[in-house]
Amino acid sequence: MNTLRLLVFCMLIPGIAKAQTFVANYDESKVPPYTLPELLQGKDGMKVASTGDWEAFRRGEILSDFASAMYGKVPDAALPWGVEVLAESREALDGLAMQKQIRLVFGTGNVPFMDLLIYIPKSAGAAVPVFLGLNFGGNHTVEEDTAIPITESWLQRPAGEESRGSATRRWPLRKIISAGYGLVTAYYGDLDPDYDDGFQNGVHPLFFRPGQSKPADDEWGAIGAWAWGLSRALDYFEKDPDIDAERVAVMGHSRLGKAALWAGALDRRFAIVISNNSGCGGAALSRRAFGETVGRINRVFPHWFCTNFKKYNENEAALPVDQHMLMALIAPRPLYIASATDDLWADPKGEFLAGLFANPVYRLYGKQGLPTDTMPGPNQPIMGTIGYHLRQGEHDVTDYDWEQFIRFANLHFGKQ
Ligand code: GTR
Repeated sequence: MNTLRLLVFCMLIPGIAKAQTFVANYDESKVPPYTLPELLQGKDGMKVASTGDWEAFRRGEILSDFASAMYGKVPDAALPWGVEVLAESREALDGLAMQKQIRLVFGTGNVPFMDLLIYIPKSAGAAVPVFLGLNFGGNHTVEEDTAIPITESWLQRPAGEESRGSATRRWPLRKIISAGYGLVTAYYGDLDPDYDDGFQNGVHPLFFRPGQSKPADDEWGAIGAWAWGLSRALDYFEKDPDIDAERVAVMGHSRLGKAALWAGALDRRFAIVISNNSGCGGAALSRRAFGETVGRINRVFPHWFCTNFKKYNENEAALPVDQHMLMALIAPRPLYIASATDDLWADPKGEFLAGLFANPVYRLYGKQGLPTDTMPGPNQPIMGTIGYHLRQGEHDVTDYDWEQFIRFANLHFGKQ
């Protein structure tokens, strides 16, 4: 295609034109001036002066704005679901851990399910605290173990035996288990395959009302479905005597970090929330428009958020919320935000600031929040009720990140 024809083609399809012409801003001096929506003032102008006020009206207003303008409302209707034990072993990880594979089945017949891969330290005498996180490639990628079946759910790239254990680097099981924690993971594609199919697969159709064929403009997208699944895992934990359901740290990387944050905001049973490189639509302030922006994310991943969120493409200032308010919804629970130096697309500074600007709500609860207003340099973690680090390196989850998550959990779960 010659240049002129390409130009005409792009003008005819504005979405493509914008996606192709998008140039991310990485220049701090070009961040637009912005004013963040007030955390401690209700829509009717009423000031929030106490946790009582926050709980009575302001928290609910903010949660409902995030639901209708951004992630979409997640159905609260209870769905009958069953538990199937797929496999159990007392000799996983060279005898360090017990392994259980549990299928949560959402309904009857040929319905979506979610397979939990559970590791519990064998030395544990009682129910253990766990890290819970969704994975990108299937449970079989988390550990090289033929007892874990290759997922049959949708995959971004078809994968076979060679993908077994391909994500072990991101899930340092031995480190987690040796620190006295369990790890539970599940494949995000079990809950909703990550492509734009008009929500015909995954868990969305289970909740369609009679005659409904897709979520309404203010109803959940894929991130909402992934967050919903995290809560179903927690429902299961409440029935599993090996797991301390009151000490669950929900963790996610990148798009799954967005889902972990939204799950933590919606479901206050999550005791700790950890975001790793979650960026735009996760921990990063939208109004900074640094790196990935609302318009860009909505055009490339139209299925992640609700339809209403598209109203804010190149129009962040009109958003009723910004991401410091999502962080505040997690208060007073411990929240950890991890960024990486070379992950400018996710706007590390915007992630730090969202944590910092959530402090007023943590302070209402008498908690410290983020204990500094100066962004720390690389590899200098800070840990208050909100923790933050900027890892040296690229967009990823590394041993370094996990070491900080474990230290943070130790601090808040009262382990040394
Ligand atoms: C990128 C996307 C980010 C981030 C990332 C990921 O393409 O722009 O928002 O979520 O994917 O999930 O790996």
